[in-house]
Amino acid sequence: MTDTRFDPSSADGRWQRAWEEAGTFTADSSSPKPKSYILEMFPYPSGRIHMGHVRNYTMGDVLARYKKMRGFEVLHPMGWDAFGMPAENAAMEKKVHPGGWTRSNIDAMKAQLKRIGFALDWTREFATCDPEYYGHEQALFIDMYEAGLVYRKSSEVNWDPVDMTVLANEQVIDGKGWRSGAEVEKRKLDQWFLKITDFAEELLAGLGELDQWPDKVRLMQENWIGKSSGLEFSFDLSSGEKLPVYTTRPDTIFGASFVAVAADHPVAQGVAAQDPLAVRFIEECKRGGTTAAELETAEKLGFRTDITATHPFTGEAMPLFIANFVLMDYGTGAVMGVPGHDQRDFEFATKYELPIVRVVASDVSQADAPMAGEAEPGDGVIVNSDFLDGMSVEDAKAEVIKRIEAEGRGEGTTVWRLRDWGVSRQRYWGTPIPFIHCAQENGGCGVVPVPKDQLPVVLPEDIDFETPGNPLERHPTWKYVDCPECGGKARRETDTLDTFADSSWYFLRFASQPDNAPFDPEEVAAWLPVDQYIGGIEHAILHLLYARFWTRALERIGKLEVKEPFAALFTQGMVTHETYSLGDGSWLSPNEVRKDGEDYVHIESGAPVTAGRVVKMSKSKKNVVDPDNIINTYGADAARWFMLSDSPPERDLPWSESGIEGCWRFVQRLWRLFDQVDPSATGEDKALARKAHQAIVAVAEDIEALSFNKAVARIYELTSAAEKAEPGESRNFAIRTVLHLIAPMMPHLAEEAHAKLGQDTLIANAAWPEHDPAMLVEDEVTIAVQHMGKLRDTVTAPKGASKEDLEALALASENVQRSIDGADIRKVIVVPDRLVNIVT
Ligand code: ANZ
Ligand code: ZN
Repeated sequence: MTDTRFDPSSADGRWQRAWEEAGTFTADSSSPKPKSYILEMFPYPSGRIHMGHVRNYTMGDVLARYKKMRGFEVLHPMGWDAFGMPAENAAMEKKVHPGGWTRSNIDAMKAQLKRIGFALDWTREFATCDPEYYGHEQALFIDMYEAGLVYRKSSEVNWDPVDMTVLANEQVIDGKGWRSGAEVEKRKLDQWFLKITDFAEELLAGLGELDQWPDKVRLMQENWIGKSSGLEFSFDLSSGEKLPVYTTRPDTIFGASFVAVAADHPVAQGVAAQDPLAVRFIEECKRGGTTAAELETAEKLGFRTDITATHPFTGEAMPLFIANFVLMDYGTGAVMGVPGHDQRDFEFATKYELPIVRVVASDVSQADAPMAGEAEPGDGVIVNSDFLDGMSVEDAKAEVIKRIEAEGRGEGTTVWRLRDWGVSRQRYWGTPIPFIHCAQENGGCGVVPVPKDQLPVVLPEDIDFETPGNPLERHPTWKYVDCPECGGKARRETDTLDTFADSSWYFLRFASQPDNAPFDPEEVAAWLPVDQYIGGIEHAILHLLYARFWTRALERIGKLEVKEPFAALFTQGMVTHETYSLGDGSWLSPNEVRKDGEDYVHIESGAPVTAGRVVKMSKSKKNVVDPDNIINTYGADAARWFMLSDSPPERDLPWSESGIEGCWRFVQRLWRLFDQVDPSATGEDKALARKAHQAIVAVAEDIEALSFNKAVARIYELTSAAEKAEPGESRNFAIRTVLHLIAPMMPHLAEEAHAKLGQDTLIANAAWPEHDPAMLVEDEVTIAVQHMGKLRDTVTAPKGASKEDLEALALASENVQRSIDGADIRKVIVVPDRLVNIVT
């Protein structure tokens, strides 16, 4: 009568259809139940689902299904972060339309996700490239513009002079265009910015309340926002100008031995006007990278000018340099160089043979201790500093600020690392920025938002990628419109929005999607904040910061009632795999190699294969395993179980063939176990029943803590105990318990077994099993029995048994009697519930 094997190839699809037909995972915003919003970062439709997706979404799925079993109305949506450069690259390489390419990728990936049986509310699915979605985004952008949170400013871009196009930072490789190989130039263009700096203080303060976020992510955001307090003050230059500098270490002012300005600094420009060598140096600086990270690692270079700066306290003249490590858009674009205590300054001073003076030491006796080959940025006591000598760093900072302020030379200030967010992209495949330029020469209206009733501004379909650059810019008609204000001839903005804008509010649209508005604030408030957000650590900074910013910005302008979008954040580890390569260094995929004893060989050629490091699965190293193949062979549940087993979810998970085979065997073991429920069997097994009750509680706790590997271990334990037990009521209970505990993890197997046990409801709708609190406490204890302090035996006794009972039990032990060997018992020491020691 029994099917001896669970057959996912028929069961998986059957249950997926059953859930879909019943609308099991459709979230009801008006449900009176408590709500739970579980969200995994939505994918970029690159073409195929990879194992990283499977791991990420399986974690969210288990939590979503579990929450449903706990009586929550769960929102667990899915969609597509569909704009971006890969679609344009595909368009150029394969001559396909970015839209068509993206749509067919979405279809393929959606079909793959469905095969894994995720409990997703597909009724809320959208792609950010849907005109409906980006039209609402355009409306929100205009709202922010009207509230003064959007502005235009001239800003530098990477310009590829051969391809005649603007490049994203990641398209600049070693200073050259990724396609043309041409030396990239910096160009100034008018671009759109979002005023995220207006929110710096609250984005920083808000981190303090995100106590369900990983500390490391909060720290990364804190550093990115980069609040620093210091002093801004001016040096008098020999040229007669005043040069303001910014320092976070005014306490080190007596250690200053030079002053430096950025290449774009007006003082540098002034020098360049007189000196062709300075011009050359400045050009050289511009060719190098300009990001803080690039500058950090680049060699420190300077150009010594004839100008000197006067030290405000000693009156000494110090040389002024133009230096490549000074950023124009941080602080004042100029620094005082303190080589003893700043590493960049140390490297610079070493190269240009400038004095390196110690002004901070571990104690006063170390004032003349030599520097150990690098700067000492740490704390200590001030030395070699006139009136500051002997002070702590903190006191000296305050003292210098006080004196500089008293002289009217400067003041204490706060400086932020965070810059406003430049959202202009000179590309096609993105949300068109909904503005119109009304020609200014003939007294036009300037920059005018597209009237909301004309949204969305839809991307034109008839474009070509034959010539590089932005197809919107070259489009013969799309660009030309009448000004909405004066009716005169005008042109559309051809920049599109940074795709990070699209992912900055998608979680709001998942929660609420009316036709005529981006979302309904009340419906959003019913779901948000997201109770659990799960995604990769690579999004720890930008995506999460931008999403927090949009939420706060929309709240500030009255569109929303929520400030923080994600109450809890989890960043999962990666799925890794061994790498394989041939003698010539070329990579092989796992299915091109065969294990031969301890070695690997190339199946096709028989050549020996070198097995290399276990690293993140990636196409470039070919160490990928395709989820489709795994599901074809083992079914969805074995793959899901593998994703949850072994490794803690924040750690990397090494994929292995033997691992997935083990999961497959476990699926079958469970299938056989579920067949063992015997309603006619009687008899109790208290220990087994207790184990089952304990597992109900422990697995719930583990799932809530996202400690899936621990939950898995618990389930293995209970399964083994149930397998070994005698038939009876307790065993039936234990088996049914296992069935419910695995339901969020292996939902197809669970449904199939549930049905086979005669249930005509879906286990997806079942309640999490109840536990009996009385059954959680152990009611028997193990007592150590000692003779003269040596362990002779252990006995079990009811918890709380009396001293007399324990003494009698101990003396009844054969081992103990043998040890006493007829000697006189002088004393019996009893520690209740723990031990009995017999003294002779
Ligand atoms: C003197 C000094 C002595 C500094 C010392 C540091 C250590 P954070 O903390 O990241 O805000 N600085 C200021 N403006 C700069 C610019 N535009 N480009 C490059 N560097 C700049 O960094 C502030 C410190 O970075 C400032 O304090 C300044 O160097 C440098 F022992 O001044 B300091
Ligand atoms: Zn006009």
